[in-house]
Amino acid sequence: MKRILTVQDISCVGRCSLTVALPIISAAGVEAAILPTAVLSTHTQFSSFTFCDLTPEIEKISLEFDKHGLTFDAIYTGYLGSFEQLSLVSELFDRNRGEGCKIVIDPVMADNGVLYKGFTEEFAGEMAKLCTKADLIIPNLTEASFMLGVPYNPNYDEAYIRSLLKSLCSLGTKEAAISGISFDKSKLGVYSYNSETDEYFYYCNDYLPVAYHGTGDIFASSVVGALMRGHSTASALKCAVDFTLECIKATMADEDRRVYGVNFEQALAYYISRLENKD
Ligand code: PXL
Repeated sequence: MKRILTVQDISCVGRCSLTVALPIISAAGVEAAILPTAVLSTHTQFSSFTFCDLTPEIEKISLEFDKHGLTFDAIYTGYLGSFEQLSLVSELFDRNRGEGCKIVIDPVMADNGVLYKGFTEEFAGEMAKLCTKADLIIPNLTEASFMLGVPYNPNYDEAYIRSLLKSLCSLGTKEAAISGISFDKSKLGVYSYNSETDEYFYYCNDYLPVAYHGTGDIFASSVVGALMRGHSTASALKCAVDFTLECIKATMADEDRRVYGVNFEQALAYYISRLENKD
């Protein structure tokens, strides 16, 4: 069985980061090892929350993994909250990656043209440096723009997205995928570029006129699960688009839905069967 290490925070309530990554990667039939970077009562979109910083644990845990010869088939990072965490994770990549390990970075820090609480343009620049070590990065359009230091432009065309993807790969990552891309009001999907083969890929499914927090984490986790199940990047991205849509549909159908997070639990059975299709 493949084993991945995912490095991100635990938001106790809020259905994001580790509370999403763990169940989704486990559902894919892949061992999910974790390195929690912080414990928060909820994610930071709530008006108040507790925050216990676990930064001092990162290097200690990474060194122990190394001491026990523990390596990973993939290392997947999500929300990282400080410059120090970026630098420790960069060292962790070098120390714990092992032969053939795929590094997947979701540079969680912004959406809809704005940075999340606590993030700065300087941080986005440092995140871009971490991305030089990745095999695949999965930003949304806002995160891609901040990392490249270009204005957020929601009125894009296909040529613009392709140029962003090329610029992202020139940072050093082999592949980049921008989530939440739409060229038709009724569709939403992902656009990717592989700098080794010089190939672009676009896949979309239906757009539903709602916005729930946490879909980015669901998307990235389901990409990682599919990759570890032997999907190509293109096929993993397709699985993730379809699964995220199912999660949104389940949430919309729930009269008791929360204002935060999506009902991904109700779509896990769909994800498991969707993984059988590797086209
Ligand atoms: O969903 C991304 C995320 C993860 N972790 C924390 C967050 C957010 C987004 O706001 O605040 C703590």
